Amino acid sequence: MIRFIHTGDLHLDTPFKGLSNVNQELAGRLKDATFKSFQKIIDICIEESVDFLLITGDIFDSEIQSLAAQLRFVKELEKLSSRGIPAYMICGNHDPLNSWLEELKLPENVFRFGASQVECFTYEKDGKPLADICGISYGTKTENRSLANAYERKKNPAPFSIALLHGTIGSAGAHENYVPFRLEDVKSKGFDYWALGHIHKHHVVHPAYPAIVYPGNPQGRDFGEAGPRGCYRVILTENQAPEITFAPTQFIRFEEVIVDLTGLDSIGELPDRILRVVDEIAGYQQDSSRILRITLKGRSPLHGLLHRPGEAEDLLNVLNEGQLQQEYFTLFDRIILHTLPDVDLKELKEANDFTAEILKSFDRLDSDSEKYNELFSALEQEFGSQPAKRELDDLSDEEKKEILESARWMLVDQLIKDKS
Ligand SMILES: [Mn+2]
Repeated sequence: MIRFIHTGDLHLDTPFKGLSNVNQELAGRLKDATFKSFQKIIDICIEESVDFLLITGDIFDSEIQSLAAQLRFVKELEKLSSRGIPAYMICGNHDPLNSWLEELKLPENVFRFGASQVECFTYEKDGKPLADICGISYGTKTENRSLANAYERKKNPAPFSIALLHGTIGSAGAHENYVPFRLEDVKSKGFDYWALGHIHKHHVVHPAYPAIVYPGNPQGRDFGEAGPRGCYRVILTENQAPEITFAPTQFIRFEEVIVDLTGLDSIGELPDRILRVVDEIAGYQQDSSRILRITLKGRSPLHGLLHRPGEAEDLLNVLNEGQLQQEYFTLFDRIILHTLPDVDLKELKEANDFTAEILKSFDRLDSDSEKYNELFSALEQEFGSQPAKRELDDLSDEEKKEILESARWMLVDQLIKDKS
């Protein structure tokens, strides 16, 4: 029996992009997160005294690796090395072999595969060969060899054979199609476990005979990589299907959350309502921070208030206050408003009064592009003489829509209030 941890796509030192408000403090904690999650993986290896660690490429995010990033990586590996736990790794498209500093000496017991041919190292326990571990690194970023075909099990194999490969099985989806191969290409090669890298969503492609597994990245980097992220614990036993279990390791978890405000009529209860939904996120662990994008929906008397200019931003500030001082924070990146007013627009429109007329004139704007353009050019003229205008970009279609939507609800709110 052997037990090991399979990780990949560490993307250490990723510069985080695509968040709305990143101040310096948050930027620092984000940058730290990829290292912290790798530390967590090292901790798991040590706590569970596994036989070895596999790292399946894209260790660094950029071909130009900072010295600090390399030193931190090596420091973690030294912890394993000093406890006699070997690590086997290949290089991927983000960190091809030619991007690694020659001056960087890897600790003893760390095996990095070369790029010229598939090599095999043999893991021994108590003097007996236990596993052949085979792999090949990307030599350069533009790797275009069909690497999968080059794998072969050793002639006199150890009890277990493992292959490390960075590439795309089947269709690439959102990922660049590096080193594509098919399930059939690798299925009959006699390996027990295919440790893959490249695709960032963790999944078991094939459970056994052979097991084919993507561990995903241990730390998500944006909302496209939301949800739990981690590594796989694997136990191989002779003549049995492998045991493969996911272990979350992310230090900061990204999550998009929908919060239904139906029936909520007190603005004071809003933060609690949001946080309650957030706390119910499945599989969330206490020892990780969160960055959340919230969509508010449902029919609520708070609709008009939330749509007032600046209110959503203010709410964000209230929710985020003091969070970065916490060890584990919950930060809200954006609030998207899809709420509906607690009024029946159709009913209002059918009444024969001033409110109905106003609403109908908004509807006419939606269908009459001439009137629509007239309105916005009038608005722009209004601001035309202002010095600020010269510095401002033209309104986008999306912004125009938002302005109209806000105006509609400001008027409706005002008119209804006056009625009651
Ligand atoms: Mn990657």
